[in-house]
Amino acid sequence: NADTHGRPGKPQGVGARVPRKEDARHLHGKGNFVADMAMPGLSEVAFLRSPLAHARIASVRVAEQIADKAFVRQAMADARDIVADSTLPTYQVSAQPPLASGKVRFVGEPIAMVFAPTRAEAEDYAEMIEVDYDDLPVYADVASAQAAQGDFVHEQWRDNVFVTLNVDKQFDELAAQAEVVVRRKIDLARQCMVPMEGKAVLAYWDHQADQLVVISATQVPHMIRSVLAQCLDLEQGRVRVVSPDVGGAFGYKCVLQQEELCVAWLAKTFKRPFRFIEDRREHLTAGANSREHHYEMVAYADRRGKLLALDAKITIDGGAYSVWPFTIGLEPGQAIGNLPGPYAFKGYRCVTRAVATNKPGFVPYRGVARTGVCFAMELMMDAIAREVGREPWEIRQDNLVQGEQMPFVNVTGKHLDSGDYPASLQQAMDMIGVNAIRERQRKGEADGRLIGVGLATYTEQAAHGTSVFAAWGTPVIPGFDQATARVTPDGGLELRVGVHSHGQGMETTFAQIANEILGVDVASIKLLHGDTGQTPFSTGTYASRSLVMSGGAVSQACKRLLPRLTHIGAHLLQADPASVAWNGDRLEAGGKSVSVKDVADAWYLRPQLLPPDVDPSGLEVTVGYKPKVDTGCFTYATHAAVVAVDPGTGGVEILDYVVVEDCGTMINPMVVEGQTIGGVAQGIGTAFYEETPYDDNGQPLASTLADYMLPGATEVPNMRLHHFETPSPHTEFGAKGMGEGGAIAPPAVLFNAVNDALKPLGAAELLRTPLSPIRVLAAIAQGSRK
Ligand code: MCN
Ligand code: SMO
Repeated sequence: NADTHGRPGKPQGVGARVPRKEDARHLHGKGNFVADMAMPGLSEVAFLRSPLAHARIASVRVAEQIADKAFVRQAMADARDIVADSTLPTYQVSAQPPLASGKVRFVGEPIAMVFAPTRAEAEDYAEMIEVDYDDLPVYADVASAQAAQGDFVHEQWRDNVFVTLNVDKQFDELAAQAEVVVRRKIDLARQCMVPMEGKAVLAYWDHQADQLVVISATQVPHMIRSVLAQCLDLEQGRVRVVSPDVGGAFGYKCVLQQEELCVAWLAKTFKRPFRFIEDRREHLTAGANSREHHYEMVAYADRRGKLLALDAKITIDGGAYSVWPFTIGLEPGQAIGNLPGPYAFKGYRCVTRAVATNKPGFVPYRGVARTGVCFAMELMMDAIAREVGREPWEIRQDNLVQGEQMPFVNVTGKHLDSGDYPASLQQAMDMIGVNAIRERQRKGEADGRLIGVGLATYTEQAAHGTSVFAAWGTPVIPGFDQATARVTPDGGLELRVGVHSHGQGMETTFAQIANEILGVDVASIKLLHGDTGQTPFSTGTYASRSLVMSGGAVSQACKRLLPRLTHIGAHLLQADPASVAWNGDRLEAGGKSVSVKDVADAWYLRPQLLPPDVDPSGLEVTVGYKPKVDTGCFTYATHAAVVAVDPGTGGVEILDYVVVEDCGTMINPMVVEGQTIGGVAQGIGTAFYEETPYDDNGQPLASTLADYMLPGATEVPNMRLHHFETPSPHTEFGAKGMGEGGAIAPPAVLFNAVNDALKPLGAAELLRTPLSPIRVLAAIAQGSRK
């Protein structure tokens, strides 16, 4: 198939632009989402949620009429709280009850649940529950939370801090040599993740299997099975979790959600089906949040802008509860470790802390802490460039780890495995045409707008090994995975993996991996994923790990099958196994050939044709895979943009956007590009539009998509993408994970571009997301007052 641009002889293998197999069902409305499912006797669940951010629950009165359909925490005595524990020494544990118990800790926290034949009825019933509260002081931001002397978010804690991490590497010594010191305060707003589909869970009791079945829109079905079994005190064998089609997840669905536990408890208790579908208002006002980081940065550099040392204080607003399994420790852990990013400096001091406030919990969101650290680091790079009077790209070229230094162990001990960071920067600058932009800026625009150029280079650690997550206090995450590969009786191939594809295109890319090795047509390869009843254990899809780990296991499983197919095939050909050769899915010898289908036919239906010494394990293999090193692999990229700013309205238009990325060998460049473009769109949202503001009482102020703005098709420009393919020395095919990268750089790139545009006006630098027109005008006004 020539239009897949595969290699000669491997038109559907690694590197081919095979169209995504999953698209047809989605484009034709044939997806199978939780909300689409019909089931006799299904009850819909609604939650009564707290209107207050921090209060004691004095009393709850449930109207007589709904007494048999309404539940509070006490009614669920046989369910355990969600406890996300961590091995970090300073960590304070928060127990999250499935329904609030004793007190409420954020607006939107579920207090009671009610079921009815329809959601509308269930919502009406929820209004028949009355709650009396005694107010507690509200900690609506990290400053008030840290100042608290008592009445902490969690009563038994010593203060409102989840966890504090510290690092100091040669800081005093190197900072003392600095000729230039640059300070900035940099902030990222709190935001939601807004997948098209919110939380969605349906649970029922399978009487035949005597099993609780939980169909949940989740990235981590096996993990949800483990934790539900624990929380509901069921044997693992009594719980099956299925993740069907999922309408975007982005990290929002990589943790146990309390509604999942509640609905599962209902099904376990009443042995019939219940469902909860989060609506948009619930998502925006009660769903978990992300991104809110506050940075105090001090850079110590020489006169040319070469960074000697960096001092950073990072405060993360963790909300009320630490999420299971990753815990809030993941965010400060990743922030402190990844702030140096692609740079080679050696002096580093950082304190990072996650603070508990009266807001919804904090969940990893595509890019996780790296979007924040890239924003802070790259804004600092531009600030240093201003200070020393050099171009931002010149400063970066001097500070990046150089190609010939690879592999490189950086100041936080990250093993940067491969690639050429300065070359990616140079390529991006060439593509964006920096010299032409500077020339255009000198001439000025006819329409009075101001043009600016911005850039950012980042690393995306992916496919982390066991030790990496363990260092972040979350020891449950392994740096390996398993896969099953089975040739089916008709010569097709079935792949089973415990990760879940919810838009990443794995049904296609994993089939390409198998095609690369076994030659079976991708149309005849079926990926089974996301059902704990059908797949090997996996902790799931997050941290851009699926391709390297699960895809690596698929590769290994196919490699184990190949000699078995060869052995049987050679016998069918009556040929010496040493004289046969595979050509696609056909085994050839002496002008004759047999196909995988012929081999399958012999194995399943004509055993008398098999060689006498045939391996009775047959045409099915389950095998695990672990990359060669435990530290993960590092995808990296440089993004650059040109913007036009209207100084009259504060409006910003993106005129050009380029991405030069290197995720090692690409399995499917079209999928890599789709992942990148989708991520950049989300990054544009973080940069310009998205914010979940809270008032001093902890009340969320954006409750609809009219207040919570998202980029639409008109705000997302056409992007130009360029790939480097430096194979990772540690993984199958040299592929590196990349599913989050697109969302890491855009806020940094776009802020740098707008700040560059506004420089001639002497405007104040914009240093906090989102970059709204009002803030642009304020920055200009502040400049003219100086
Ligand atoms: N790929 C490739 N070649 C490479 C690297 C990746 O062809 N060298 C392909 C993979 O085969 C896979 C996709 O790109 O089809 C992403 O692979 P990977 O980087 O391993 O990431 P994961 O599959 O583990 O996906 C998780 C990642 C994360 S952490 C978030 S958050 C995110 C993202 O994926 N959420 C997404 N992309 C998303 N895309 C969609 N549509 N929806 C989400 O919820
Ligand atoms: S935020 Mo992605 O699920 O690691």
